[in-house]
Amino acid sequence: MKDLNAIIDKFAITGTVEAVKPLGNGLINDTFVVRTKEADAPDYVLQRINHHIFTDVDGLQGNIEAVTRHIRRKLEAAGEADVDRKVLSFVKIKDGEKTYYFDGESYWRIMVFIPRAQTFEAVTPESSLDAGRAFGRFQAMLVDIPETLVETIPDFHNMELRLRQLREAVAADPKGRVAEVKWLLDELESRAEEMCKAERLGREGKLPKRICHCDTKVNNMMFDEDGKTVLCVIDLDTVMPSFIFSDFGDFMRTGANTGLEDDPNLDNVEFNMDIFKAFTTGYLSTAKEFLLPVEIENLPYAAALFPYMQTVRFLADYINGDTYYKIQYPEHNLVRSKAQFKLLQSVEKHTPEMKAYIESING
Ligand code: GN1
Ligand code: MG
Repeated sequence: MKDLNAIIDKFAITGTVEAVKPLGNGLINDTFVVRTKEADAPDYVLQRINHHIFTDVDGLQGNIEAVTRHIRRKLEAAGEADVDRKVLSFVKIKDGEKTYYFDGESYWRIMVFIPRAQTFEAVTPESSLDAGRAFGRFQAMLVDIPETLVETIPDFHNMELRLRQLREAVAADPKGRVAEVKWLLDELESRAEEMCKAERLGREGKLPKRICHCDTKVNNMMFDEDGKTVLCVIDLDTVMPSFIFSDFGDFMRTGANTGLEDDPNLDNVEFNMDIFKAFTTGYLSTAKEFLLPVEIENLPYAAALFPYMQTVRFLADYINGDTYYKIQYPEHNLVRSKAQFKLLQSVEKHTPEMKAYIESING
């Protein structure tokens, strides 16, 4: 591992570094918490940006700076208290205006650590209600952002592209893994057309792209000490124009799963309607002001789309020989695919109930 202190020293932080320790369990970047000695200096979060995945680091940090600046202004204009805990702030390098540093090999950035906050791997109906409000508010605040954001991963949530990538992996079959997963490929192919509905609606000019978070996993939200009030959303690398289904769907995929994303025991994996109801209620309360009927009507489709897309992505990575997601054991991506597919099947069973609920609260 690099000399992290030398990297930190490139940034205009205040205080003296006391300790640097690994933080969190993201699948893409490497993250560390930087503790400072002085009581009045903040602690920090240091991250190595995975530039094999995010190839346009300058565009990526440009997005993040624009988004955090815009949100900060809105919070201040609304007279919110405690703004520093409700939006991330990134530290500039000592020589220049940039918020990232390239050491010749890796890209690094530092943000201020939000004190007295916590993240969770699971939510309750109570905390989902606030999570729904928070993601709805996040999208609502960004509806009028003046900057044009770049797609930090082009076509990130484009289902047609994800299917193409899966089919390419199947055709190449570099590890000879296709035969064993044929049944799952058939299941996915039988739903392919239905699942590409968003792209079709987009092409027909019926569905707009808006600024979305695009990685609304439960553990990308910071909760206050009470464990149920959301302070802010973090992990802003994928903030970009997308269909709003991205944020609704990915939260459902992680929050409303009664099991784990990679649960080896499929009996644990079911879609939790209480979480769906709570999150949807919260989300519509803050997002209703800008959502179109076609967006609201298709929220149950979004709940199915994301476990479907994640099955496709994990399975493609498994077939390709595990080149994208960090894995903990050889079959990990296959186990993840099966768990996501089980979740999809449970979502499908609940679709009529979801539709009825949305109609009942949407009047
Ligand atoms: C990745 O970095 P992390 O763990 O928050 C991935 C998401 C997937 C998720 C699956 C840039 O998110 O799209 O949904 O893993 N991020 C990227 O857990 O591919
Ligand atoms: Mg994350």
